[in-house]
Amino acid sequence: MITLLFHSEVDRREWWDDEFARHRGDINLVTLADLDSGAVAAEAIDYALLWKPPAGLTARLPGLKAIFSLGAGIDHLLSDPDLRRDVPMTRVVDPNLTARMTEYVVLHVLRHHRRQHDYDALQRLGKWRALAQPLASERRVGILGLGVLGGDAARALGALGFAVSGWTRTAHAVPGVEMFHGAAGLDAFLGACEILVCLLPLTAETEGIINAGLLARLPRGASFINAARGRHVVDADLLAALDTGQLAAATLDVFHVEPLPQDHGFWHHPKVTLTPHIAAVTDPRACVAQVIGNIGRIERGEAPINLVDLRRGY
Ligand code: NDP
Ligand code: OXD
Repeated sequence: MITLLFHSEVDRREWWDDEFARHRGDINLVTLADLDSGAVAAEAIDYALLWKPPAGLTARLPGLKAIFSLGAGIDHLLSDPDLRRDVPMTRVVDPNLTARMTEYVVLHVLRHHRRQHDYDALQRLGKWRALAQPLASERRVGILGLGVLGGDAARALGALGFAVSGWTRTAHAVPGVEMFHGAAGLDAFLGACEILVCLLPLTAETEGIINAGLLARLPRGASFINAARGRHVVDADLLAALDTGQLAAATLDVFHVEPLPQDHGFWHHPKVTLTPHIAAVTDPRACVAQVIGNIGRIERGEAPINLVDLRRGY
């Protein structure tokens, strides 16, 4: 029997139990409550499938063979100073999750491109007025982070005719996308972006990257979409850019604190559209299939797939 510790405060445990049972009856899913009550010994845990676990959890598990992130991001694990870094860590890579993110990005890029925020405001005023509308080919969308998710969104936006740019850490050539990389490439990338999309992982280099200095380098009246992590953004700087008109509008899916506190200025800001971290939710079916596959690989002495580079931080 293999013992898998499952922890997530936002996922229903039953879905995961059923899904594991359907595929591999020899995996015993246990929770933190089982551990804390002594019903399961810490030494018995072989693997951990985690979303935002409490700090210090993995350090309590001496028999751990791998850590599986329940999401595509791993910042919720790396933020633990006592994380077990001596065992492999994997993240979710799933074509359906990628497709959901692309839907989200395309939906909100189109809303900004077609000036839906302006039409919403005009409707509230009871005004019938047509606004100037550039072609998609005249609109440059810039994506920060052109990995699994940003790369797919770039392809979909390109297929709709948008002029697409991408910014990455290392140099890449991507057909149909104007590519920039590193600190040296950021100014030229930002200077043309009328719609900026953030799909970066949260690392020491990218935390707070969306700040007053960066926003000032966008063309005046640009729009911003954040579907990555709240901590990429300095909230006060974003609100100030919206208030001065430097930014026309923002769509935000992720926040420093989730759920977003009721007194946060984003909630009722007329230029902000917000969603509750739903851009691309992990599907238990895909995640369980990946975890089961990786447990099999590790038990056979093979390397797991979708391995995270802990030194790089994503
Ligand atoms: P990947 O690891 O596949 O891609 C990351 C991209 O970011 C790469 O292109 C990488 O560059 C680039 N990057 C990393 N660090 C830097 C840096 N310092 N400067 C410039 N570029 C950098 O990640 P995914 O596409 O799978 O996911 C991205 C993020 O999306 C996740 O980390 C997660 O936080 C978020 N997410 C949000 C969801 C939601 O529902 N809101 C759902 C799923 C994920 P390079 O190519 O050179 O390595
Ligand atoms: C993820 C997320 O990282 O849901 O998968 O944010």
